[in-house]
Amino acid sequence: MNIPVPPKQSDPKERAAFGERIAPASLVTLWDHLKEIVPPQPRVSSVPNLWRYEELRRLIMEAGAIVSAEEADRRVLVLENPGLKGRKSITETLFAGFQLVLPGEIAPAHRHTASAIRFILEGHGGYTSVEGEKCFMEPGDFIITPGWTWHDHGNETDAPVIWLDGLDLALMQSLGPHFSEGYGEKRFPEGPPPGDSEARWGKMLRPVNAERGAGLNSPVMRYPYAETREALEQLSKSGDWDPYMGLKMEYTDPTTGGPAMPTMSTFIQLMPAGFKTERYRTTEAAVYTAIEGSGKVTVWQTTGTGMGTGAGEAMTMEWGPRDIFVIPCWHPHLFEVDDGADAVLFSFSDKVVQQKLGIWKDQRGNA
Ligand code: 1HN
Repeated sequence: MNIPVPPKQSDPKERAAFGERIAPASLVTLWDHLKEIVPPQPRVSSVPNLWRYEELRRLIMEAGAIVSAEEADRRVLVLENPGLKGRKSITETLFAGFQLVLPGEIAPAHRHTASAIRFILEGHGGYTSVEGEKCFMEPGDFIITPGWTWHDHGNETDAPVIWLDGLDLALMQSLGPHFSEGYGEKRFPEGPPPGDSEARWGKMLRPVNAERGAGLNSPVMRYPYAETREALEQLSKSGDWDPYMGLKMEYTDPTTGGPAMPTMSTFIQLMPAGFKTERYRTTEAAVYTAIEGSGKVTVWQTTGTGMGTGAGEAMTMEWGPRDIFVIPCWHPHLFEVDDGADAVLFSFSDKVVQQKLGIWKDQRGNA
């Protein structure tokens, strides 16, 4: 047997020639690419970015004159991260979209493997039907569409309805088994009356003798802002502000206490007027929108070991109501709320997935 003898020092030309020689066999050397695939700190392609509501609204209204919700299937502007060009993705794992349903329109029933969330930005009384249960929408309401559930949207009011869509789409695409199916008719047949899932499981009550199986998703489809806001208001009286996030609450599955959905964590966060957080970073990538108040977020464009104190590497995004912005994985950031009004931020992230895999972490301050 011919046993090779490795050189003390490799010849770069020979290494390059070897790389070319093995390419036709669908092989690549690991040793030339190891640092790139296994970097000491996360390599994140997505970048911080903000989309102004005013511009999004103007453009989606233009789209309203170009394509119907029915023809489009979903009339959605994809918030594509400038660092992920062509990938229809706002972070490495998440999709965010800006959806318009005009008076009288129906976005036809379909289902897909990906889980979806909606956070309502404008309009009163549009609805999404999840497995036939109509969830009527008010600004600030949070609605879930578990993976593989039939859903169609409608608007029987006389004003446009607009919301932020969040899906675990890029995660599903990278895992592979992402399926979808049209229902064949515009609307899924009417199921339980509106409010049924909330009354059944979301009011600190439960149907006697009913066993709620080990579902992956919350059985509650809609989390009304009126109730969420009331909880935040009550908790604000304790003055228990986390220096890194103010008062941040997670939407839960009331039957388990865990996250409302298996692949996306969802949050509502109150920070008082004039509040400034300490610098913080976390491995989850998050998409935010403001429902009340305004302020700014400074994001350090680094995923290095430091928390980013070097000059010129920070960018500041000023946000107001309904603006949408993204903070990628492991980017240090801090919030500053304007004087005058408390701020309420909604956000969704891939935290729950990372936690299940044991890879989530965060870093507080400059530690
Ligand atoms: C989808 O089904 C909706 O149901 C919105 O409203 C956005 C983006 C990609 C794939 C499916 C919806 C979507 C989507």
